[in-house]
Amino acid sequence: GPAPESASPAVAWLEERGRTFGHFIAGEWRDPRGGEYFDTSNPADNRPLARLAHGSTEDVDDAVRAAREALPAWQALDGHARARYLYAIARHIQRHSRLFAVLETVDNGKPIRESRDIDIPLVARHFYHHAGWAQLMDTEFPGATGVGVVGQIIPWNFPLLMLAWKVAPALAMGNTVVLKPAEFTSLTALLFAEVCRDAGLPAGVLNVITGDGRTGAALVAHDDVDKIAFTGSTDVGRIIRVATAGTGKKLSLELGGKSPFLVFDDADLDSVVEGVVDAIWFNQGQVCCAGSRILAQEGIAEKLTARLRERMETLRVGNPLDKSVDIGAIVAPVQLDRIRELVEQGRQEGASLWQPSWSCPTEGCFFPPTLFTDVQPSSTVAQVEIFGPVVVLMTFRTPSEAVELANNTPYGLASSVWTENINLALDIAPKIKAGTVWINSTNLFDAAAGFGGYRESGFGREGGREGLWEYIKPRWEVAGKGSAPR
Ligand code: TXE
Repeated sequence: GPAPESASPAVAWLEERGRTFGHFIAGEWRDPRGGEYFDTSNPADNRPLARLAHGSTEDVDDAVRAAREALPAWQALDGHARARYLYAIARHIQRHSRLFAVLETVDNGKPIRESRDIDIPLVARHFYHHAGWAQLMDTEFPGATGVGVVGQIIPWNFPLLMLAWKVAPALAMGNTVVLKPAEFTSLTALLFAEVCRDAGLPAGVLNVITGDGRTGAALVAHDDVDKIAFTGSTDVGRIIRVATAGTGKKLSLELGGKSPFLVFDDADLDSVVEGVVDAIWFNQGQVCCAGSRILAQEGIAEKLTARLRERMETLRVGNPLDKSVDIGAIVAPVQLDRIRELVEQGRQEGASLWQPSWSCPTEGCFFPPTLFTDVQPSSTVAQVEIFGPVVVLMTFRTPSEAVELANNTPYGLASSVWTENINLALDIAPKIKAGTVWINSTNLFDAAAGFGGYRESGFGREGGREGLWEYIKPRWEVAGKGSAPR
């Protein structure tokens, strides 16, 4: 196959900065006040990449103060002026797209093909799209302002893309930001901070604080933060909801999922097989809306299982910088252990496990594509978000049984329906409790489409017009600008 992508742009960037990073506060790099650092590693070889500042309560306080000071001037700019910054950021991301892609891949473990062709282009698209909304704010939301100082906490599965989903609408609508990236994957957020500085973004409009859950908790607890936006586990989402209760802070939560992938007897089998590959093996299955539960109608289940096994044999797991690799590394050893434990539990609960005959690389955090059949709907592997390349297959007889199974988890993030019968698809779609229903497709995202969940998958939407409501105070909430429409 082709030679692997070179890590050298990322290595050079890290070396130039002495492989040590502070926080990005008020437009400059600051050492952590407590003097504490932690390592971030490449999950493909478990070697450290850099030393990152651990954010203390004092660091968070500094960042929030910087964001508060920058707010009046940023909010007072008209939409066109803010749009110019967002366009500039988008262009800078495109100019440095190779560096961003390689850095994301060495830090996160995702295949370079995905970071290069999916993550980074979508990030640029998100900033271009929201630059447009910045210009439209005055006419589309007359009298509205930003919410204020926004604390944003993001996960490690799509580090830069999750940053874009949060930062772009916040800046467009006139908010200032304190961002806390995930401890495993902070590097592209730090590169992004440099990009903002190069794009001339005024100091304090975007601040980046690195650290773990303690740093996130300090941001959530800060008195002077007007809104928290969080993407991550349902457990932490619950903690944050409790912590913000009664504070008046605005909140949006994008949490876990166990999204159903419904296959009816008449579905096109070739498309279904490729759909499954995309649903559960894209990004090693570390996708909040991963189609992790295949629900197959009895007439197609056996054929589908056989075809999936065949296809799984051809998938490649290994060096994420290798352009022919389909499945890269799991983000960190702790996540790999979690996947292993859940798979072991599935086996003990009596489900049949199937993995390809080839063996995975043993150095680094790798896990093979895994299929469970003979799965009980109430078992752990059918209910718990595994967040790895592991899919369960269950069967159903009738459309109403399919709907019942589909809704049989506490989650409600996404779903997909596979059938050649459009009437059936349109009948099923509204019955599924999920923020997104894809028909004969999966994992399609666009900056113009609102994304988010129901039930334990959280609330609030990101992207599109719906997503903007998370970052504006409408006219009737802005003092002196009139009352609510009746
Ligand atoms: O997530 P956490 P973890 C799910 C997935 C995964 C599991 C565990 O099932 O296996 O969660 O992953 C910050 N206050 N998802 O433990 O802890 C943390 O530093 C404030 C689904 O890594 O939720 C990081 O920045 N912040 C998911 C972010 O929260 C806190 C994506 C997410 O980490 C905090 C990730 C606290 N008390 C995991 N504790 C999705 N839906 O996309 C941690 N954080």
